[in-house]
Amino acid sequence: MAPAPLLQKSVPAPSSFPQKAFMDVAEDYDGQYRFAPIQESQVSRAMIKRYFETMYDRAISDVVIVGAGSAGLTCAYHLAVTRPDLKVTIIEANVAPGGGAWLGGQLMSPMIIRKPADAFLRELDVPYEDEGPFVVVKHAALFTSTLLSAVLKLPNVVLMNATAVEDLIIHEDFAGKQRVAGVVTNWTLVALNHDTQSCMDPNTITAPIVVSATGHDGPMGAFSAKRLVSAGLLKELGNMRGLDMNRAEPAIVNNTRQVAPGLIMTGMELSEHDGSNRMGPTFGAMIGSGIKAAKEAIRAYDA
Ligand code: AHZ
Repeated sequence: MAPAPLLQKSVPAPSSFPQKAFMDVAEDYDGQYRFAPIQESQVSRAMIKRYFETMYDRAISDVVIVGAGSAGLTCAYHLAVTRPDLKVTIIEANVAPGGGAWLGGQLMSPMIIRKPADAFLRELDVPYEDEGPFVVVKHAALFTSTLLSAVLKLPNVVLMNATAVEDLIIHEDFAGKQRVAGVVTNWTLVALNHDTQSCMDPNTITAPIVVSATGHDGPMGAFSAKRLVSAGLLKELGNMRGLDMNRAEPAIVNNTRQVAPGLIMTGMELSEHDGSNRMGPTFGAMIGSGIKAAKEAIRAYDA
């Protein structure tokens, strides 16, 4: 087998390796495990090419979803399955997508989902225990990892994580009415350092429909709701009210809607926008709201 060169002056194509080298691999666990030879530059180029081609393509998206928590991911799944013709781009500020849905509540793993949202678990083939009015998934990570992989397998979905939405693109239409027309993005590590560095300008993604799913207020949360206020498109925040599971869950699902032209809001961000109750550790409303947001996005896109 030809050894991989230690120093590369130029960047030879993979074919510079003898064909035979590609066959000389062995999944041998008795001390003879052999990998196909590779050059470091091939690894870099394989990533860079795909990432930047994707960025180039998704600079114009059909729907941008901000936030990959339980509501945002559910919306992405329903939307991308129902409309494979739409380019669905998810922007997630965190390195790890999933938001608060890796645990059930108070750092405990079981996840509670109230009926009828359990239908979504059957669609995803996530096992659960039936407790009558609600079901229990043994670990929230089982739900979130299954949903995340189902979303990522869809060819029309792109997820850009470690990327924060820093602002909304707001255009004036012919009637002089303000309309959300996309998002302004930056690497999250840059977004977190605007106060310590000189100006680091962002990038943009245009889309006729933006779905905001950034959760309730927190270091990053309620992003679009707060921006709508500072941009003059919303008078004031409603601010999330105290916990009431029976009031909160139907309110979040039923009020999932286009809150400003071009901007649909879903999940707990809506509680800050509308001033509705929180539900605490029960996730049915995130599923119901995510699905409703997808339906609203399709309706708005087709209008
Ligand atoms: O990182 C955030 C998280 O993954 C992401 N996010 C927030 N701001 C962002 C920005 N750009 C990009 N500017 C951003 N991403 O949005 C995601 C929000 O997920 P979440 O799990 O916090 O919200 P959710 O509405 O999907 O689920 C809420 C779950 C809750 S909270 C709650 C309570 O407090 O009572 N109860 C439930 C079920």
